[in-house]
Amino acid sequence: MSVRNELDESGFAVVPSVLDPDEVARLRGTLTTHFGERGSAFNLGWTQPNAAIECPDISWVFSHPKVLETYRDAYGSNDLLFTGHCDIHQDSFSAWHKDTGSGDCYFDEDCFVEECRVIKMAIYLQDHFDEAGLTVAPGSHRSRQWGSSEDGARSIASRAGDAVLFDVRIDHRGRRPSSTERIMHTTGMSVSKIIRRVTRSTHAPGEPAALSRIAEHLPRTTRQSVFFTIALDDRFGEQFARNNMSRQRRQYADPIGDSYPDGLAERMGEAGVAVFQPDLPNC
Ligand SMILES: O=C(O)CCC(=O)C(=O)O
Repeated sequence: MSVRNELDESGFAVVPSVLDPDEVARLRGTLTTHFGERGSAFNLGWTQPNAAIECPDISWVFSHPKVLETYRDAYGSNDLLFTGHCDIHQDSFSAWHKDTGSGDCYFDEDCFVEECRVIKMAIYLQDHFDEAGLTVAPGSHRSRQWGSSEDGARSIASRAGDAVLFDVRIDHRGRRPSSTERIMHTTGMSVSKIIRRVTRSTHAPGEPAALSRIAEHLPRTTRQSVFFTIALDDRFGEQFARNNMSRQRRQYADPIGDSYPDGLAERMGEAGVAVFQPDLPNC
């Protein structure tokens, strides 16, 4: 079955070896350096929203010829739009969710229609033959209802550098927390809530960053990934880009800038890919 048909039917597909081992090693080094200095603590690990801007050293991935070829096959079209969306992750766990935004707010209209096809690419930087990579509920991209359970879930086996493609409407999760992590997380969130009450802060009660640093000493292997979205250059792609970039900017309070790294727009242009230009300061 073609990648396009797999995505239409099941909502996900794996394309092997989009990045080679040297490229994977280069990205691992970039993420390790980045999270040593920056990023948001999240679920006992680290995440960097708006990474296309906040982590300039990964920008070569977006214009990588195999990445673009994979996307062209996935959509069966050459009309691509780099949405600017990219989150990089290290060691976080995550629960079931869709990537349509809360209340499907990344779209200005009903996205559960056939014309809407927005595909995210996840590149894991280590092998996952267990259930610690991406787990999806096949077919759930056709259903507005979410809240999938482990029944019928499918853990996707992937090697470092494979492209794990998925429809942003599919129910998915990353790895589950260990029992120690569950206790640390619950305790951390309670401490955050108390601090928030005492200081009368109106900020959402995130986990204390110190907890993610402490969790680095747990016996676990470093788990890193790069998630980004190249859409079809159509109205759904534009809506996703605009609303998602706005969310990323709100989510990260300590931005280094408002524009893509030098050369990215030019490289995308040369490859025939349109680039969404966010109006970030006004978000
Ligand atoms: O941590 C993971 O592997 C999953 C991350 C994820 O679901 C997301 O970025 O939407």
